[in-house]
Amino acid sequence: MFCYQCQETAGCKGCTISGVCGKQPDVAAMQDLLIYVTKGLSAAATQLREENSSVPAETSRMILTNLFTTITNANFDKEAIISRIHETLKRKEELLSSVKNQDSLPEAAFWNGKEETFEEKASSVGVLSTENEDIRSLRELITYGLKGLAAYAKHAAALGKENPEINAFLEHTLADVLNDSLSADDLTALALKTGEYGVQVMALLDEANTQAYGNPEITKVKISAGNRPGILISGHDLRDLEMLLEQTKDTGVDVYTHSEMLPAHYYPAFKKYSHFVGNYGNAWWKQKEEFESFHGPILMTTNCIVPPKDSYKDRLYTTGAAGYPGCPHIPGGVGETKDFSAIIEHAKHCQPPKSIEEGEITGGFAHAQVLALADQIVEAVTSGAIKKFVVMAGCDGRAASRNYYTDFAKALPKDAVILTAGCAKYKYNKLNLGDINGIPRVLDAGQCNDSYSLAVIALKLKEVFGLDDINQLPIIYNIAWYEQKAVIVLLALLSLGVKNIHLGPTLPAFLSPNVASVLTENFGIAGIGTVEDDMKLFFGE
Ligand code: FSO
Ligand code: SF4
Repeated sequence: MFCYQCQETAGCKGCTISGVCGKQPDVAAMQDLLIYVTKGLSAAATQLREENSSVPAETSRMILTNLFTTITNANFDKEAIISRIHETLKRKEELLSSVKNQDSLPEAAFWNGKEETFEEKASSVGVLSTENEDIRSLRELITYGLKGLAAYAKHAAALGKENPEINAFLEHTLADVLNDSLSADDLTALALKTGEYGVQVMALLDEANTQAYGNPEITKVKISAGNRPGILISGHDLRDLEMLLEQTKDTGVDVYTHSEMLPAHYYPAFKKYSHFVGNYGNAWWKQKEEFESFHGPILMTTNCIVPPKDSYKDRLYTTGAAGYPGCPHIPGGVGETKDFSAIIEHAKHCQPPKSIEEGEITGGFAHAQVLALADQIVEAVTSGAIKKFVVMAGCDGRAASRNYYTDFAKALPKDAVILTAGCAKYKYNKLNLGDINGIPRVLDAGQCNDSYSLAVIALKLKEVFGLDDINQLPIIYNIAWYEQKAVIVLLALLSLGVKNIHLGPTLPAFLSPNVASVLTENFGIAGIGTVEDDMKLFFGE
């Protein structure tokens, strides 16, 4: 196997024996093949569009889910991945039969094979099948960006928001990744274009979420546990949460969020559920201890799954693109109501969660809430009470080097405010960093896709202060990344013209030295140093 798509890749180079995430070589091979056949399907779909034929919405949804399935630690279930390959090949044959001009299609659009050939085929279509390291780097940068884009598009689709233009771009670009005639310059341009669509997809998801559930508002979320049995819901899918809350009403079972589901508490629509009690635990990588002490069933709606311990494996359920062998998967596509009764029955026979923390955390600072506070914020900036904003969005992870972010947050001058989104927040959201004239020093916009809110806020501040360039704002970008949703967030920020983003705890292994230097020269992308050095760099102190 060879996989280097996430920040935790072995030795900062690539996982070759098995994944640091727990992905085994046989699963990695089937994921490689799933990506390959999905590129083939995308090429057929793109050609059909060029011939002015329509592509069924179901095909685009299949492509989104396939990409999502291969995101880091989303799906470890080989059988589920194999069945997606079969379905994709079947759909591709159907599409292909309608394509008139097949001459320009890549080999992936024609390949088909029986299951016994899957392994052999997979070994020739993985990341290393592109020999030139710069072309490989750019192709993977685009593919990973598209995986993140697909995840967000799928969440929006679950709420009835689909944009055929975004899907057509995604499919066209995925097919282009196989196009040998594209040069490094072409691929660099395509990566930036992917970022533009990243902005669009995050805007679409923002619209889907806020139209369905209202605008996030300042909210205090309890972090202690109650004394009734509970279900813990993790991942990013708010529609799944809504269905679970509806079905657990009056059952005597409480619902808690974990990791990236925490921001659900900020939405007005979920406040009406009195059994939606709070957030349990921290970021995804702490789940081994936290799922054990939770005592009740856990529903993983997306990544990030850590291979479960036997002590709670029988309590782990997956849905959507997520999967783990031996753990029940709750089915249900776009527009369908999922049946969570098995999880609810399971919960009724479990002990209540063990409380592991006391107190509350505050969040809900997505764009509408921050813009409602605009006068207060502008006044604080004008008076000098707030000197800098520091965007510390992104992901948390296992690496000890990520303690940098806790230390960095603690070391910040008291007149600096952190803008955050994504699970990176767990490195500092319980530090009680205080406030500036009533404005909390950690403003949590929500999930990683709510980085869009941070961009909206920055653009608004640029307008209010009458600046020509977003980079003239007193904003520092010190972003932590882990998996491919962070890649689309990064490409989106670059497409908005944001410069000098610091990315850590390490730069992506999939950036070849040449591609990394292009990003450094054109966008000022840099890594991180020590907290001390970075304080001097950013604040001169
Ligand atoms: Fe975190 Fe995982 Fe949201 Fe990621 S839970 S790491 S960037 O899935 O998607 O922030
Ligand atoms: Fe390794 Fe990350 Fe790939 Fe898992 S997703 S195999 S940890 S590079």
